[in-house]
Amino acid sequence: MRRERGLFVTFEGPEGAGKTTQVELLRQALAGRHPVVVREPGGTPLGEHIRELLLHSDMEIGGEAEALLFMAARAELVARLITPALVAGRVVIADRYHDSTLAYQGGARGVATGWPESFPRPDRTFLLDVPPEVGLERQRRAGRPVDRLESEGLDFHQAVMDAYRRLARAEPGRFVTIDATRPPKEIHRAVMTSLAACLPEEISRQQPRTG
Ligand code: T5A
Repeated sequence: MRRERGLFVTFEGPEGAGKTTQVELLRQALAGRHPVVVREPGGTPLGEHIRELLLHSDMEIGGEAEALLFMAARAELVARLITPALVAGRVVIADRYHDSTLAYQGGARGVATGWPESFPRPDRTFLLDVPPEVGLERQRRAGRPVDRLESEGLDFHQAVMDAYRRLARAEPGRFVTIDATRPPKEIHRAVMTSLAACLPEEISRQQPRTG
């Protein structure tokens, strides 16, 4: 799993699954390695404009155009940040990546999507598996403004979760599915255990001391 140059870890899941919480816990655990942390869509000037358009405008956007806009934002992020960081041997942690397009636009909207060759494949993808209604309720409790995708009905969010599960089953070597109804610290421990082979120093530091 460890690539000669850099390590690419992504977090995926439906709304409110706890991705941002886990990205932050991993960033702290790997602080000594100065990881590059990105979130999608966004992270570049073009990506932030596209984010505004996709999530916060009331413009009508067809499914295929939506997929291509997410991918345009990603292409910019890959070219400017992700690939240079991996080539330089850095750890990259992404809060959503191409699997989001495969699940939301592919699985839930029914748009035909592939994996562009220029998008590096993550070494490991953590799928935070949570019933959509639980994630949406967390978002509501946190008082987050509801964005364009989030305002879709429960059927849409269930289709997203189902698509994620299919993606995880199809690539068991890359995906690790974690029950995200568990407390954040338990999920983080599962993440660190899964990354043990690539990050031996950080893992041994996290082991409880005995004697
Ligand atoms: N999208 C994105 C596509 O359709 N296609 C694409 O290709 C891409 C890249 C992005 C939207 O765009 C869509 C998907 C999304 O609809 P966003 O604003 O980036 O939107 O939002 P999300 O990625 O959905 O992230 P959120 O911030 O909404 O949710 P997270 O990151 O999963 O959850 P988090 O960590 O912020 O936690 C949410 C709340 O739950 C609590 C937290 O404290 C917080 O209050 N929490 C927990 N509570 C209980 N147990 C746990 N284990 C918890 N973990 C966190």
